[in-house]
Amino acid sequence: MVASGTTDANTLREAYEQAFPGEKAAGLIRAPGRVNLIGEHTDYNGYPVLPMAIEREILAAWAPTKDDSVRIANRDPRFPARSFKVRLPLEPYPQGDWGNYAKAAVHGLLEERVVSAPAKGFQALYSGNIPDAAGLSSSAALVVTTGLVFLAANGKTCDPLALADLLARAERYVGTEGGGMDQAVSLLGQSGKALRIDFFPLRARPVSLPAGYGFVISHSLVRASKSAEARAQYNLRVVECRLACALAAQALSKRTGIALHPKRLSELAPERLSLPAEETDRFVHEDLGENPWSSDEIAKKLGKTVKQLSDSYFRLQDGSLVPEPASGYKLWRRYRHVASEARRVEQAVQKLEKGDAAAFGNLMNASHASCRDDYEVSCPELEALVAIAREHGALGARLTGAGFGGATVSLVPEDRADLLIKALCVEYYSRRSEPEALIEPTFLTRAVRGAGAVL
Ligand code: NG1
Repeated sequence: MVASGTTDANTLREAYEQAFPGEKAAGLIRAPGRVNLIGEHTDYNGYPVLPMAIEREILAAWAPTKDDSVRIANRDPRFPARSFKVRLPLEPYPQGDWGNYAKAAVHGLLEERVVSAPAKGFQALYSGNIPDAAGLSSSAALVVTTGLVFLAANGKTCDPLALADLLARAERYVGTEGGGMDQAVSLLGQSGKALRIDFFPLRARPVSLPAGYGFVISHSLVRASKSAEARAQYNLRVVECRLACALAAQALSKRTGIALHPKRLSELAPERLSLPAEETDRFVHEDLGENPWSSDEIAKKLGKTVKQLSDSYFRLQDGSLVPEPASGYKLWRRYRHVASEARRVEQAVQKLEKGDAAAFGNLMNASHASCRDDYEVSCPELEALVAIAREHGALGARLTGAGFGGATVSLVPEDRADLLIKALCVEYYSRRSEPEALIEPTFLTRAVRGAGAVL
């Protein structure tokens, strides 16, 4: 959502006066995108993640309206002007319309009564430079920007952690079921720091990043669109984790003599069961085995009918059912990725706190291997990018976000970043002709502070 070109504050103010003739902006609000450094596909399993806010953002020039009207425009011509009223019920536009992200923020703040009717509307002109469908959270940045604009228009403030939690729920209005990582890091990001984010309940803690290093983000040019095949694959992983959790709980209940009824895999973490990690994994492995499972086999093992299994595990929040994969549910591999990735996040935080960039890079590499081999979310383009990065000075390189396309993130000494970017251009981008190659598909970024007003 919302890409192409950066806009400085003055240019955006001028553009605002053209978009809304005779009007002046009251202020500017920005919200950054994010990159996840490690902790992939852990959030919906209740385990932590370690993202940072990046030097790519959405910027909005805005002013309150006199009534409850909202008028929004975008400097990117792909996103036409929209208008609506600040009132519940607030019907969404058709799926895929960018205006739904603005509506999502307004809807969430009204529904949870942080802003109460009669509320003031706003008009805003947006500009952004976060590549879309790249796993860099352009949509969360748009929701966060709009949330802050709507609050400001009504003279309200909100604790950033509570706001992150609210806006994560609010974004589900557009029909996706993301965790709370994206909005939290967009709001709470700190300069030079990653954030360790824990869930249920949402918590965030800054973690220093090693001085003299930066992160190169490289778009594969394969769009990891949340509305298509990538979404189906993502949802299948969510279902496989639910099933792995049910079977692992059964295995571990038998071994520990404690009746376990976890909602998600993090409730079976070895430290919560007071078991060594290797023993927990061994018990689960003995029960899950290496082979894929059919729904019949899982139902039998859990003492349920296939219909019960379907109702409990295959249904998404929007009521749709995730179909059974022809190759079966790969439960042990999915379990092993999530359990090992959660441990890598813990280790990564420790290594970063000691300033050990090389060890952190090794953990990024191990995370990538696990995403590729056990979670099966990589693709040839991501593999090519990771290989080039490692050959050209990256201490660690991995896919970031859901996978199936999208981007990679590579840890490099800042003085090697230019060389790496040149190598990526020669060995990867020059061989592809997709139009996105024109809009800076690879760039160096440091961690920046989270969303807020631009003075
Ligand atoms: P990306 O691909 O960056 O949008 C998705 C989820 C995250 C997390 C990662 C995998 C959404 C909006 N976000 O991220 O919550 O599960 O995949 O770690 O679905």
